[in-house]
Amino acid sequence: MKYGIYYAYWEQQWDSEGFLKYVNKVANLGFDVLEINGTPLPEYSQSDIKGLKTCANAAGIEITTGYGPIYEHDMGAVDQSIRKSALEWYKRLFHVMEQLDSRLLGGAIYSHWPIDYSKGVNKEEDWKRSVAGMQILGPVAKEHGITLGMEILNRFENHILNTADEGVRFVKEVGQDNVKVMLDTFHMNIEEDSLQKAIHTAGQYLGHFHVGECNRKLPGNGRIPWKEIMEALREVNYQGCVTMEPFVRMGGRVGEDIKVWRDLSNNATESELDEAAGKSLLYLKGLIK
Ligand SMILES: [Mn+2]
Repeated sequence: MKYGIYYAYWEQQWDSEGFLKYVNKVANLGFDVLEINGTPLPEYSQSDIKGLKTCANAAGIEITTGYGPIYEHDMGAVDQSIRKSALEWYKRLFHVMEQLDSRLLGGAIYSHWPIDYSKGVNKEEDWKRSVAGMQILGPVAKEHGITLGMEILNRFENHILNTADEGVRFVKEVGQDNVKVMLDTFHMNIEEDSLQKAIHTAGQYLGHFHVGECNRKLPGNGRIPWKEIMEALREVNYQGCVTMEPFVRMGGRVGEDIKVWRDLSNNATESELDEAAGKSLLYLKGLIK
């Protein structure tokens, strides 16, 4: 099992082009993987790509990519022209990801994020179009050696996939071996009867795993049963990455989109955030020694 952390723990904007500065930081904290955001990648220059790749190689850091697709990038959109332009955008993203040796894209890749429920949704029809969209996107990703993680979200953020059970049914319908289920303890806490059972349900289909407390603090600072979770991951022989996705500070688009309306960091400085992340990592690793 590898351990990662999402750069946005330290950031307030999604389109940060400053991923580079987090490579050595997370390596020094003991992580194996830095998760970055896909948003700016299609516009990366060759020198941007080379800079990040060289730095990651030197630090021994693997890069994974997370993405909350905007409406214009919804592969299951009602409007066919949106599905078409979304595919073109993903092709450009995959091209850059491959050069960064970033082999996993996780998030609501089957839909867009967050859903605007004021417009109304039709789960059954949206599900079908999303499956069809992933049947198109999956093989394209595979050409670049990329696995797609279908992140299961809570009901307030998406309507198509809310549970591990739905996720498994969805990826079975898609029927591509690089289209996998992705779980996140923050969302599981809201939707699953049992966190361990959800991991067992996902089983061999589990491709990526996000961790965070119920309020998105770092693991070990709340009431999620981490020992049970880490044991369940071991029981299903999960070989992927356990990636922390903490959000503890207000402000910017990150704070707004994640709905962080109070400071959960205890007014932490950057070095205090670093220290807390390192401590959380040691805590998780210590649970399954
Ligand atoms: Mn997540």
